[in-house]
Amino acid sequence: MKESQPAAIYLKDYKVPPFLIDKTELTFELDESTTVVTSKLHMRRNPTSTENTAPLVLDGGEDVKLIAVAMDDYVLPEGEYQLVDNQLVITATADNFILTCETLIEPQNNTKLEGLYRSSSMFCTQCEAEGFRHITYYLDRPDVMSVFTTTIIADNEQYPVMLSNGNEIERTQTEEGKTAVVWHDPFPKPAYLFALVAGNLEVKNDTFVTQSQREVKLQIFTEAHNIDKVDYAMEALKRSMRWDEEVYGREYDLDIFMIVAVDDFNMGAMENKGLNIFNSSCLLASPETTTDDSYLRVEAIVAHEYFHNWSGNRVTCRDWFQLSLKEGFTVFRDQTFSADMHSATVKRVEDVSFLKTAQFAEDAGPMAHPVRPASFIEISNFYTLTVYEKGAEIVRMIHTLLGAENFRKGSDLYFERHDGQAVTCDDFVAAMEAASGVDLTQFKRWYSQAGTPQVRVIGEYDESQQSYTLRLHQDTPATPGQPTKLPSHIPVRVGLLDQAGNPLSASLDGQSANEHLLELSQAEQVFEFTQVSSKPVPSLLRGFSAPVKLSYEYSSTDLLLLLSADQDGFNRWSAGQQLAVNELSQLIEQAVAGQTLSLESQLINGFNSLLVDDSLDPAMVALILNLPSQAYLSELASEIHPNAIKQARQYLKAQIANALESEFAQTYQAHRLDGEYRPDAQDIAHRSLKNLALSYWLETDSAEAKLAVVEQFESANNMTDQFAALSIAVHADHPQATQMLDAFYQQWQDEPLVVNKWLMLSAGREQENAIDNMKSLMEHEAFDLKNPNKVRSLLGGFGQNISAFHHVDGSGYRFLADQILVLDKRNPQIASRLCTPLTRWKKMTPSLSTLMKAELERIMADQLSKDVYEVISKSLA
Ligand code: 0A1
Ligand code: ZN
Repeated sequence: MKESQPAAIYLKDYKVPPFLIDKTELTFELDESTTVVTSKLHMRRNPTSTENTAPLVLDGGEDVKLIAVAMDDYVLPEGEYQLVDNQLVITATADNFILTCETLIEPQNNTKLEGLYRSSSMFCTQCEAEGFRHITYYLDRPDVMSVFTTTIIADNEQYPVMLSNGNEIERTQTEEGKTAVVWHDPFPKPAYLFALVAGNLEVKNDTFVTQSQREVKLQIFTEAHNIDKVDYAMEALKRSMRWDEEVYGREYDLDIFMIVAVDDFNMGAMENKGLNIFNSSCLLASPETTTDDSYLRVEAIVAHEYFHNWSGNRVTCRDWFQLSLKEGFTVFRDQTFSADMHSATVKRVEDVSFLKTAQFAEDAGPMAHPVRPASFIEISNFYTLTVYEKGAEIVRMIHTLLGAENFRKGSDLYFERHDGQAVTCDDFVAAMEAASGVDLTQFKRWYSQAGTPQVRVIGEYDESQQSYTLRLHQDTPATPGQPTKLPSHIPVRVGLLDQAGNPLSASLDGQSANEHLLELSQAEQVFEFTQVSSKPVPSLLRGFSAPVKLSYEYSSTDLLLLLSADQDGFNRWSAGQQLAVNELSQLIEQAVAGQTLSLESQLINGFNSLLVDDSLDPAMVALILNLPSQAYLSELASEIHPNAIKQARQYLKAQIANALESEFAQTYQAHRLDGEYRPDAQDIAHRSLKNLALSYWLETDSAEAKLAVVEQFESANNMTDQFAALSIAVHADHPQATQMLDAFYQQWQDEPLVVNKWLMLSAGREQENAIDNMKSLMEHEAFDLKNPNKVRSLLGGFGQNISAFHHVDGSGYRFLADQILVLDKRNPQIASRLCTPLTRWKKMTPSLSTLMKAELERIMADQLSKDVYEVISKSLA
């Protein structure tokens, strides 16, 4: 264990920076061995700071070597500055001065992928959240915004492409025969948005004409072998630029917008001003190598990073506690964009399903934190589902409470008030309030309270009065550091159906309508509907109008009615899920008790009518027929029995498959497409239903289905169908699964992104000796511990391998813990994310819980990074 444990920092301790940096001039002399960075910072004391005698404290890193530091032209001798805990401290400063720093760094040895590092043959950067301090000493905090001019000096043969933020303003040859390129970004920005790229790259060029008729140059750069896979991203970029103009009135502001794909990247992508850097897995797409899901992800992430230009860059965060200011809002923006590009209901179901599975689990675990955390040890650990997805739900609720028109007024006011500033979540809400007149005082608890509110609903119909009462009760469970909670302001969209499934109009507060928005703000509240002509079935929380766990005692008949007839497409899906959850819960109980599973599924009839109804969107049918995942059922469980959940799902799926065998076979045939692959909503919908039908059909043990799987695998003209066939075969233990996996690798061994899918599937394959299989995969030529995508594929896939990961002898947990310890020495961010499955130990059934805890304790005993230390220590607390 460490001698001194890393300390937490607190939101309540925030102080404005004592110094500001008006201009930042950087020079990089890039070299294979040592890179020299010279910075000239035009600094002054901050007039709004009360600390007017405070020393100048600049952030650095253990990997930054200081060569010289000067104030104006005075080179500071050693006694006139100090290096303490990676910070450079200078006590005597003027009110206005230029600080010059020369530092040495070694990007080629940077394994953490923070700051300047190498990926394949290029140099690239990642500076969010606190990466810039690994480049040079700086005021590395988002409320210090500066105008950057960057000079890159490098060998022109090796690095013909040299990029940074803003516009290229100069290109010259140095006396040593190198090329020097100067970039200038006129928009003040915090250091986390700085970027630099140098390499031998190909480019795809395009243009976009903005609403005010300015022509913007668009460029996407990749290594030569990938340049044929950027067309889809380019089109997605242009769609995003247009959408942001139309929906938010936001126009792009520089004359050039660049995106670069890199293979080694800790996250998905980064919104650096004018120079986005993408994990190649989130940018490249081609029909043969990319699945539908990945196409949609590329589009969403391109949009997300582009949207940050306003929500994040022009208006940025005051401090990292406010991360959701930019992330929650930007996720909401990209979700709405994708909904507009494709099917809104499908998109909503996918987003909510993810939220309820993964974010709800986070909110119920040891790392639970408010959307605006009050403290952290390592900010990298707070790029979470809570900050991103729950943060987006908060913005969505504001949209619901204000209405589209007022919301747009609010966003206009927010951008107008705060352009060029670093602000807080409170500032965002204040703009929304000012523009709409809606009071969001209580609503703001969503930012400060962790945990998922639970809403219990009871409905009562009074026939004689023709009235219907809904009684809503809310409470939020305790979370670490927050034992008690106050009531939240929860928008609940409600509609009523009659017993035949028709919409039932009702009057609430004198308003007669088919749908109402209830605002639940007290612990318990009663809503009284009148003029209700018959006994209703309530359709509650339509569109998932708030991120809460809602419970209502529905009968199976009610749920089947909602499934077949609700006007709200989202709630049809939700009813189907609830029915399936109810049945699966019974089966899980039987499995836990060691009984033979038995159940007459009510889903069969409901599913049957969906399968034969041609008027429905096939994508929605596929979503409804997709049984609740292992992960979602684990989230719902009070005690997790992984094998019982797996058994229950298999039993139910087989029962449905056998009962509807011919329907699945027919559906499979009916939704096959000929012709060229297109990643549009319609074709994606057909493929998703066809492949879902295939997976059920194969459960029946039909020889025809087995043939169909192989046939699809061999003849598919796109990765969606080929990979679907392969994963169906692997998960159903098809007799040819091994051959297919081998053939797939042979076919795609030169396409790293496809190989990653193969790694994931191979690691997830349930078989004897799974750990030995993992060990040989780690030795396989396809694997590389240095590449985050490969690590995520392999170890992420292993987490899905129920029998191996949750093996009763603890070997699965031990294997993961071993990898975490190895990775923590190289790349703490990646190591820290891999800890997530182990943090759920308290919810596991006791025998597994003890084994998980033992591994957490073993990790804790090692010398750890701040990242892993924070997650493990909080998990054990
Ligand atoms: N702001 C980026 C996410 C991001 C965060 C940290 C990174 O490096 C550790 C990289 C990217 C986004 O929201 O897309
Ligand atoms: Zn983002």
